[in-house]
Amino acid sequence: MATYDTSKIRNVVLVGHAGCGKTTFAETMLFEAKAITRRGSVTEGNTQSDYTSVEQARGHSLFASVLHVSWKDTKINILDTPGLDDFVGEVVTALKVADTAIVLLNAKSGVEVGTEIIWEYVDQFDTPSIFVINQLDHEKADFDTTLEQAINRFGSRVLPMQFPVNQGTGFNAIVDALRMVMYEFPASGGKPEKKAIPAEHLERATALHAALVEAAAENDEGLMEKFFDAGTLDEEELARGLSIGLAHHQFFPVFCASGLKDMGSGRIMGFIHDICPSPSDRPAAKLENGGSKPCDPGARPCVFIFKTVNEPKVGVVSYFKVYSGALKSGDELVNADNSAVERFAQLYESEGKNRDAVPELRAGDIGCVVKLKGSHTNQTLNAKGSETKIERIHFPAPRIRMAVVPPSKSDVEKMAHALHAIREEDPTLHVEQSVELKQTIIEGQGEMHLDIVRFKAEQNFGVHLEFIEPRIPYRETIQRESNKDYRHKKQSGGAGQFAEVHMRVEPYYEGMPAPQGLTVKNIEVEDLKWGGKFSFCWAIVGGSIDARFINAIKKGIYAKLEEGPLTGSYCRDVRVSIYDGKMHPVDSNDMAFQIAGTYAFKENFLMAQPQLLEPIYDLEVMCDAEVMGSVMGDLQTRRAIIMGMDAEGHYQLIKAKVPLKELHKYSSTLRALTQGKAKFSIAFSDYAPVPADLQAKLAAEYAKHAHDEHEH
Ligand SMILES: Nc1nc2c(ncn2[C@@H]2O[C@H](COP(=O)(O)OP(=O)(O)OP(=O)(O)O)[C@@H](O)[C@H]2O)c(=O)[nH]1
Ligand SMILES: [Mg+2]
Repeated sequence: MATYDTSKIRNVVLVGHAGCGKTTFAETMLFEAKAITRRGSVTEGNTQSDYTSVEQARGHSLFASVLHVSWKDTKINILDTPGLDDFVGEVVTALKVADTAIVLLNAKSGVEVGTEIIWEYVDQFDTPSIFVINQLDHEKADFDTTLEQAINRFGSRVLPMQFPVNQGTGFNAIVDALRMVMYEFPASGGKPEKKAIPAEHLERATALHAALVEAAAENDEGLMEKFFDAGTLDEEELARGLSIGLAHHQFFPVFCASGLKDMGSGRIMGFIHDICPSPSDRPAAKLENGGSKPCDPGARPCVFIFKTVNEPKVGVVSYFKVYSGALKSGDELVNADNSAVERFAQLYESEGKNRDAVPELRAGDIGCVVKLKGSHTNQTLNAKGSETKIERIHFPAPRIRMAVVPPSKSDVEKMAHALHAIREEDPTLHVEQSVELKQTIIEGQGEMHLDIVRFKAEQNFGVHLEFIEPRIPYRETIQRESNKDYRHKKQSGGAGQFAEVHMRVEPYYEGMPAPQGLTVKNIEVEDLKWGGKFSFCWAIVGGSIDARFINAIKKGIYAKLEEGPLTGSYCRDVRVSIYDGKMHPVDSNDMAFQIAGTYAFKENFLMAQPQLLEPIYDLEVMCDAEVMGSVMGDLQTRRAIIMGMDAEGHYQLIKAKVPLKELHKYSSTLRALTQGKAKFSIAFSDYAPVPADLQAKLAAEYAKHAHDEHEH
């Protein structure tokens, strides 16, 4: 319950490929720091970090969780993140507020795809990082290969601080090249005994030590001079130099550990205490308006909500970082996005599932609060009078798309409410009520991600969601010109209806000449809100149709632009010219010309060699070289066009263009195909023609559907 000064706070995030041991390691840190008296395990489902039933059932972390320990005189806030690709949004969230990343590598599998994915984000945030080669007790542990892969991938700035002795099932000692000592652990782990480095390891340790001294000197002119003069640095200088190198991404130390056997975490916490940056050692936080905000404990309070969780029986818990000032229980802050005034009645520090009340949290610290009224993830709250907005977290673009079906009509509203609430706590989830497709479209990071959405809807809102393959937002266009007249004539009882329209349709393209052979009175080009253009040309001479019917005709055409003649999809890139027609002195009216406009357009469109277009996505797959063949083979079955292949470290990067329709459930196929040794991202590219056979099939389906509707 102590209050920590900014200089005594360390925010670290554990990141790494799924299953490398982050949660187990976090548990070990808590145990070594005496925050818990008994170590839980992932297999028994009783760790502090993986406290939700759904994480325990799956044996994986799914959400970033916030823990803390006190180590000597510092408070270390620990963010444990999921390694599964589908939950990378949680990693981004945690990196936003962390000041040091602890990148765990699994000694039995080296640099994995998950490591690659995370590194992209670590790099973006410029987070000082340390590597921990974990699971050194595993029979297949291979420290040297893992280290070599890390150096190959992340560069020569990766420098081992330690190396293991007796790695494998008999793992019990670590040589520390910074302190030049060997730590030997009891069989049950815990506190090691310090021993002299055995003769056979001395040469390696000395060489590593020299490399560390040099790395420390490199980052500061004063230290460099001292190093040249004296040939070495004292302990304080060494710490200062390494600290600068770490902060500037010039130095990534590598540590040894076995989380499971409780070996190595104490030394790492010592390093976090001694060398890793406090929040005020980091560059000032970037603001939305391009400015920056230093972490100043003396300034007025400013907090940023990086995560919200709807805890059953508790309500919404908001996790925040204090970006400046000292926040006290009872303080009132104003939300810079929506001006909501929020009372932080009771501040807490987080211990996984539990929260401990604290009176005050100072700049740089991380805490939580329950039941804020109108504040959500990615929002900043300030003391009254300030409108500072900390730069938002930019979440990765979605990679999977599904349509949601509510179980019954009466559940529609309940479903909308549930999805809205879940979205609020999970910014990687996108929900859209698509008018075009007449479906609720939900987009996320992968099938596991959407599974969790389904689970939350059921558990927290009592709504059962079903996901089905969504419709594709096709587009229709034409490939040649057509000229056709349409006469609408109706004589039923009293007043009749009459309108005749002579229409030309042509494919529209940028810079096309005016319609040939027509006397153009007016021509306009409109951007369609679903993409593409619509050009309308009025070429009536001699008053065969009054100008007062222009809008009615346009409205009639629009009805078909919105529900294309071929498949009912939106039309784009067409030019329509009205060049002649007929009116009747009594029976012509807006309604008649609207109908004539619709049918003239429909018939001309179908004669103009209509072409269905489909959305194409840019796909990037990064995979282990050994699974490259299967990935390529699979892409061939998806009508993919390969745009390029490149080697990145021991990974292959494949770039391709793939129709959206063929990307359905790609995430799970890819995972199964590569045993998780691949990652991918997608982004909309453009529209392209669909193959003739698919077009014929979709057109026939639409015609049948229209026919059935008519019959009813
Ligand atoms: N031999 C050995 N096994 C370990 C070690 N650390 C973790 N494990 C085991 O590896 C499995 C995964 O451990 P976790 O701690 O859940 O790994 P994680 O990195 O949190 O995984 P995600 O949450 O899915 O990203 C569990 O069965 C652990 O018991 C270790 O140091 N040595
Ligand atoms: Mg975990």
